[in-house]
Amino acid sequence: MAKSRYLFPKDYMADPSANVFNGRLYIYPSHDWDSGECFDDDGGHFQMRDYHVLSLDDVMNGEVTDHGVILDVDQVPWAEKQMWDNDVVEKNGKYYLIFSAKDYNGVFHLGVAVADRPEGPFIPQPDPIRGSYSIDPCVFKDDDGQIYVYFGGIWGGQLQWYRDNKLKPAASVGQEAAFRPTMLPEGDEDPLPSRVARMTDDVLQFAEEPRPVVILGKDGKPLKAKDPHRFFEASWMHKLNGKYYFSYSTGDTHFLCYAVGDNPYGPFTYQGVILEPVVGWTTHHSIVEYKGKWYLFHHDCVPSNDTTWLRSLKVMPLEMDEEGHIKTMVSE
Ligand code: FUB
Repeated sequence: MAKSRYLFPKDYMADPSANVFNGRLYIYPSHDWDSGECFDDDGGHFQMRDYHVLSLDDVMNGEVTDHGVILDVDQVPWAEKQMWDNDVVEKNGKYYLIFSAKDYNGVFHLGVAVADRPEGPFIPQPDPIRGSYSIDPCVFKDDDGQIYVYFGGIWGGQLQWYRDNKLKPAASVGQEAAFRPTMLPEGDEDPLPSRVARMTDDVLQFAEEPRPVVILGKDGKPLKAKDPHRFFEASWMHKLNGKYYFSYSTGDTHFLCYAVGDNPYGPFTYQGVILEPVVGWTTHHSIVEYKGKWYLFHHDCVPSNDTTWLRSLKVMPLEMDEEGHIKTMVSE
């Protein structure tokens, strides 16, 4: 068992996106609170309204600074509710926060807000990213400066409403009933993939149609919908020794898994489980190198006694062998 640290016992936060800016480590989480909404399969209990940013300079022991609210749903003209996962990327001294929220029709999109400093304040764009849908953006800047966003999540994240980036006709009927099992692939069918799109030079729009992120088994064939290790939500990308590590949550089977490819679009070959299921329904993470060591940021529901909509941030060292294979960990 790897020793982990609860990062912010003062409040409930989840979905940590960790990034290093100007030599300091910044964490961009979702901000959980008890809205009184009941648990449902569409994530109606996750009624987050704002984002904070936390920072520190010693991951396992350092004091965590809360820089306060960096964006509130009331500031975003197009967003009504449910400010879910977000992530931040830097380009030419500006910071771009990409986040997911529901519009006034109950449909998730991705939005962008821009700041001059990693701790904000972030000023939102008036409209969501054109052609964006679903949830859980991860923004990745490659060594050549190109920026990619990975996104998508099943059930409450609405990914099952879309095929080839178009809303399926059936989805327009009663959209608030987001999760209907009939909309999901099953058995030997291809699973619903995460999506990836390169961003425009101004980091405000997709520069191309989103592409599917295909995960191959060791046999070279795509994982099947019935595979407990197929993608569900919580995309993350990191790069090590020229290899692209795509990691993700398997949602209803509760693992964090990873797959490796040789370019940002994939395909990626499935490698294994990073983290065994934690206490709480969701599991969501980020992986980052800081001061020469690699870390896994994640969350669980131990402090809230398994109240799945009240999650707590954690971090632990990432266990890896010399060839870059990530070991399966248990969060203590
Ligand atoms: O925080 C709300 C949702 O729960 C996220 O978007 C998912 O990844 C899951 O962690």
